[in-house]
Amino acid sequence: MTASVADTVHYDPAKNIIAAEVDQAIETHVKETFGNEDELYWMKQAFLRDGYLKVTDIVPAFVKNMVAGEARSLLSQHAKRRDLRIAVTGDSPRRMSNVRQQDIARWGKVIPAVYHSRSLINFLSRLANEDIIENPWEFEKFIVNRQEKTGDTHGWHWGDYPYSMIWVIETPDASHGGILETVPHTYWDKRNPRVEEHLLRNPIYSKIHLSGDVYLLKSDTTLHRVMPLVKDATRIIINMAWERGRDKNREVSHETFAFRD
Ligand SMILES: O=C(O)CCC(=O)C(=O)O
Ligand SMILES: [Fe+2]
Repeated sequence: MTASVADTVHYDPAKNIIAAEVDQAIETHVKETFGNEDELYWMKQAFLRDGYLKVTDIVPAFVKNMVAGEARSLLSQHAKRRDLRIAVTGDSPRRMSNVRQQDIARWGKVIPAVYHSRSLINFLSRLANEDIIENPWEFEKFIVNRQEKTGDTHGWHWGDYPYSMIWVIETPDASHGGILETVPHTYWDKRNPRVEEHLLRNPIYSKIHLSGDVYLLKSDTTLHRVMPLVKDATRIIINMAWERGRDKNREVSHETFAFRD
């Protein structure tokens, strides 16, 4: 799948007036909040085991508030509605609105500053136990998704890139649906995804979130979905995705780009 080169906006920290402040704030916050090596060790262990780790306090509250504000403002200007199925993930549905990477890169400041923050990437590398890097493919660096109507869902899928951080900006309570489900330690064969069989042969975990939660997902080996809303309600997330350093030159096909275009 190709995206238009004309849409590419390359990040230049010198042109982002808040980049340095955001990076410094994250650096200080991470030192203060995650200074205990033993605690960090068990966080890494849990992330490895579950393919999932809640990291709600990973950035200072004021950064989180700015990120949330920007996501809402971008949605009000640039949301595109999607209603489709994706063949390489077993025809699972995507029913939501989203703001594309290129619109966030063009019109946003805070989300790109956080995504490219050296302090954040360094800390994520420690949690992942390997070097991670900005996604070489611009169009999957970040996205804002909003479920809004009954039936809206981000159907079963894996990620093209290994490490995602998801910011739950707003979620209704669990009685509305919209809950994350995960099947860790599964592989995505794009020619034969066998999603239903993975679901039958493995435990499926449910992860309940509150507005303001942030979590990491090992998306390439954790089959996951967001359950359909069972009532009209608003659920908004930002997904940021990074690559592993040692894979910076690997070939990746982007079939799921259909709903990011
Ligand atoms: O909405 C969520 O919690 C998960 C989002 C997700 O899986 C994705 O954007 O790829
Ligand atoms: Fe995902």
